[in-house]
Amino acid sequence: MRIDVLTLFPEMFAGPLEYSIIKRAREAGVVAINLVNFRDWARDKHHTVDDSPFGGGPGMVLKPEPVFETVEAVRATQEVKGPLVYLSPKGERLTQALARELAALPCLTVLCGRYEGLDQRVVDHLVDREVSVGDYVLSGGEPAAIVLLDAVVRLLPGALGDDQSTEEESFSDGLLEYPQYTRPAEFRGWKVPEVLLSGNHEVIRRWRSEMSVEETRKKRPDLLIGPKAEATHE
Ligand code: 9D3
Repeated sequence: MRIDVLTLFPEMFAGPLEYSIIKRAREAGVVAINLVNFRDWARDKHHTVDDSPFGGGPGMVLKPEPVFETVEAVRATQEVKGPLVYLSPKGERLTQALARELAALPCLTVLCGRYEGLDQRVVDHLVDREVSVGDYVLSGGEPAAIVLLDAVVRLLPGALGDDQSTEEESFSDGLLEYPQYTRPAEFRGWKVPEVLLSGNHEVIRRWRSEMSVEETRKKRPDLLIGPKAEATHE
């Protein structure tokens, strides 16, 4: 999969892309992530990317020209077509279902906003999909893009140990995880549940399944019932 990320702050991605699953996926050639600073595509002497809003008001708005020019230049280098995803507080919520959908594509372009946002003509005539990571205020699209990249890249075939991913999906999809324990069997007087020491794998499997449902019922009952459950998990 190829992912181009358009941002004014490519340096913000350095750390997150150099660790763990994303690092290994890139090294294995499972994904190619290309960071593009759209300031580099501003044609004027001062590489201007923003301006004050027509009609007045606070803050700055990203100008359409550098964004269009960057997207057009990036598209010219992509051998396969893919959607332009704009990270925006007005977007549809990022869910596991959306992450799966995006992970199935051969190519993805991700646009990060800053300031008060983008000129609406970019949204209307260039963006295919607006995505938000939740109802809280971030200072820009970059942290949201890092979340999206992580959720998508770990789903790519070959990004994870295969056994781990498939087992996880079939057993607990849509539920919270059961509690995990490791040695010592007793720590400061707190004992590990007896069943886990029993060696009876069928009994352990059943206990974990029950704990999963119980944990979900207590902490996230919305995952078990309601119209959203289906949308989020499939
Ligand atoms: C305080 C500014 N707000 C004025 C009404 C609007 C606003 C503009 C830009 C709020 C946040 C941002 C920057 N956020 C993102 O670019 C963003 C985001 C988010 O803030 N929350 C959840 N998901 C996302 S995706 C991109």
